[in-house]
Amino acid sequence: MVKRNPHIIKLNAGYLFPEVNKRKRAYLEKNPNAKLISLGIGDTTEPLYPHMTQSLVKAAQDLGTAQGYSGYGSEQGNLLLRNQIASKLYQNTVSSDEIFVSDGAKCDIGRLQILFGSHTTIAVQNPSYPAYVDTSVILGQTGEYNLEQGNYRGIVYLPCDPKNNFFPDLSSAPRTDLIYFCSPNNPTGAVSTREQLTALVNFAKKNRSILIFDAAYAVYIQDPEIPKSIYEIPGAREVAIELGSFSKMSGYTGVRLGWSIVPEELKYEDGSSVKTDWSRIVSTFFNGASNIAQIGGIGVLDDQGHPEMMKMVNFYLENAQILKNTFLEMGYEVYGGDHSPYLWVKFPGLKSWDAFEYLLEHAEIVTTPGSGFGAEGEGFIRLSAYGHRSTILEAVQRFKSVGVH
Ligand code: PGU
Repeated sequence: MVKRNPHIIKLNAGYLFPEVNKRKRAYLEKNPNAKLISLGIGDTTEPLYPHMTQSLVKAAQDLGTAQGYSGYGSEQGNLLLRNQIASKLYQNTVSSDEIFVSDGAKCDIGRLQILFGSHTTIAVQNPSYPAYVDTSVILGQTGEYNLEQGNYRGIVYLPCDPKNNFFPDLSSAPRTDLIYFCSPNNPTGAVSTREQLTALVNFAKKNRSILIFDAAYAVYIQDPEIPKSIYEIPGAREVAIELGSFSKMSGYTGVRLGWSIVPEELKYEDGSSVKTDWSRIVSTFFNGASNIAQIGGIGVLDDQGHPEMMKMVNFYLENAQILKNTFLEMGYEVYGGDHSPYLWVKFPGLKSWDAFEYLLEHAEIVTTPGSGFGAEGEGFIRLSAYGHRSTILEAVQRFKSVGVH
């Protein structure tokens, strides 16, 4: 018999979103005629716009011609796409050979675990996107703080709540090898200011830690003063890896396309290059994003695609505002939604899963319980603004009619 991986046993529940789906299916079995609205998983709903669609169609058609056919692509991804990411999204503050095109940010989070291995200590925001913790646990990073040795063999949770404006108190935070940080944040919808991100970069520098900055929602930032990339902060190139994604930027959750950035200056303690190892991991564990998706990505970022992309982002942001205003009018404590597709709503007196069940039964709306993102999320519900406008408006009516709680 084969022994089960002991680290997988330590995961104390199923992955959050399948768990939400399980409860949704159970409700539908009992109530087959229910007209459920899903504001749960952050999954895009709007069809692609014409130029975006055409780019994908053409890429597929070209594969059917002798001149247009292509097989495995270049290891780091299509050079034209990398050039476009560098110029359109980073104003050439990163170079195309520091960009690694991927099949999405979640997949890169998993591969980063292989890069750093199970001997590393990590810090995450609490609450945070569950993939950081779950992939770390699977690699064996579950130890407790060792008072005598003064170090962690495991995971440090940095509380982020309304009291600290969702930015951790770095003065009391211990050193870890890696720090996962997400802004605009999933799940709270909070964005970190330039000053806060400067403090974060300085903290990583002082501790000689590596920052893994998840910028999957960067394009949702509305205020030019708020950094869209960690590389807007001086010194970040020496301490940070950044992850990006086309999923929420251009409705590519199903197409699958993302990227990671590992700057030349990022080094291990022995002076060797992190980028060289990342290249080794990526070329060993991954054979590149689909060539169709990559050509599609070029179409998203070119002169015709870019306005379509912004139109899509603005559409979802309008949804977020509609939902936010509803909760504000009803007197709820609600965060996010201004530079993010997520709303973080406090349900006083209710635990997150109870609020989830209440909304499922009384409003037939699927949400995501805040506690699924970490202990500090208890009492909150995350609402996703990804939905057709008619669905969002219907959800508003239902929230109002049940008075929420
Ligand atoms: N990073 C963050 C912060 C995310 O919120 C998500 C998706 C990803 C990465 C994954 O991006 P891909 O490029 O599509 O791989 N978060 C969604 C989907 C749930 C999931 O598990 O991926 C959410 O609802 O939180």
